[in-house]
Amino acid sequence: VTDAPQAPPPTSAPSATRAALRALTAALGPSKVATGDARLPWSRDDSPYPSPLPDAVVHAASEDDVQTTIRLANEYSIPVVPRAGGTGRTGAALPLYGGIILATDSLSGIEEISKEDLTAVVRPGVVLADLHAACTEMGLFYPPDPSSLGTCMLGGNVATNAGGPRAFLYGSTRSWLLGVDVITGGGERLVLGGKTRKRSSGYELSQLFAGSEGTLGVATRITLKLLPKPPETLTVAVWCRSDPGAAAVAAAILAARFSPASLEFLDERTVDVVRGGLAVPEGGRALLIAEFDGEGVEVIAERLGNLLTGLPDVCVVHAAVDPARREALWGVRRALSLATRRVTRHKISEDVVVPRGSAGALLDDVARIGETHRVRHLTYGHAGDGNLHVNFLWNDDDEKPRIDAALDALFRATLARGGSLSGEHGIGIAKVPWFAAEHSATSRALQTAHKAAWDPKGILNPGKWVGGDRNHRDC
Ligand code: LAC
Ligand code: ZN
Repeated sequence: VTDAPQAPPPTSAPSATRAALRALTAALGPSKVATGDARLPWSRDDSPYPSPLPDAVVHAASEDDVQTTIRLANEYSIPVVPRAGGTGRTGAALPLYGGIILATDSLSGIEEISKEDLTAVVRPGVVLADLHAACTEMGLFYPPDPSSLGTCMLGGNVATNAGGPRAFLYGSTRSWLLGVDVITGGGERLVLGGKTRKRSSGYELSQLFAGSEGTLGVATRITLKLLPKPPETLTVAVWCRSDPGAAAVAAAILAARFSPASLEFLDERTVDVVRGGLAVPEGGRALLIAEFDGEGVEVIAERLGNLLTGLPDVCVVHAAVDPARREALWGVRRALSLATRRVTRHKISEDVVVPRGSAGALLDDVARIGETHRVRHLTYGHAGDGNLHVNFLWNDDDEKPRIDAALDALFRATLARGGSLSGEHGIGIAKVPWFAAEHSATSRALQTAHKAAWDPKGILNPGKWVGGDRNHRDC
């Protein structure tokens, strides 16, 4: 494989942009094309990265609107950045070269939930919590549960291959994606996969599309696999005496052949940050949250109780089956991102992942990196998966070079342990500079060739990790 030819990022010359916006407004109607101050919220997402404003925001209400927008963008050579809920953590939906934000939040609605097929067909603008609620009402279950579930949308979940605590047992969004209708970067309509639970028929392009972060096409309809809702769920919060103690308890739970759906961890530094909003028991310094799905969870509770009682690292255990009490145990965990924002002026929250047996070693790496670079840090996340949210916190701008050095050391330590830059948030803008450290030249050339096949003029989401030799450092 040689490096595939790369289209340069489209130039959005002011005259081309003005002509494109006129054509878009004529084709879609003025109510769907926002310009002026209405663009202001669209240069931010849930990441800390700066971005220019888009030239316009197209609010697509149908597949035709998406196709029309992409075709016109090709004609006038202007960038298009697809965006659903805007809750991304890595800046993947930011318009680095201006152009059009193609917003699919109004392309909404659950089209069908089938008990017989155990499938859901949704539009990209459906909020994840609304899908969860609709499934629950029918006795069904869609497992992926990123913390932003109250506002994130399925289009973005597919685009980033979003995870969440339940990924430990059930896998991330990609594992639940059966099919997707796409308008490609070239403006073609592409129907991938469908409602069968298995498929072994040629390249599974829907799986390639998952995690493609708006660089290949725009999803207009998404088909997801469901399960029957587990009859009961048990949530257990285990207060441990130290970080290594929590790691030992997590290992003991798995060694005793429990199979939790989630196995979450808050390190001592994180507990210190949320202490105000938590009843922290005497001696409790790090927290594990484990959740178990199934029938007869009281048997699990009893067996787990016996195990935990005998472990010296365990301080106090709270267990809940009742949904409201379970949600209370999860509340603190889901609010962590906001809680940490309150204790610092700036933070970077990463989502590195290592083989799960190396999570403890990565925590040691983080402690060493924090010390070497004199950087405040805390870590929480999906310990069961080896997917840790390592946060670096700082207040003064002159600390930033040390933060950058710590970040670089974190990514290199992760890769040295056979890990990946991202377990669930994606590459976005955040990790472009390290992409080549994880992916070989051959792999990058193949990814670029895919991108060129789906998006020949390179109009989709330029400046990200594929399809152009420029990145945000050039902006
Ligand atoms: C979480 C998000 C940040 O796990 O991934 O809270
Ligand atoms: Zn997470």
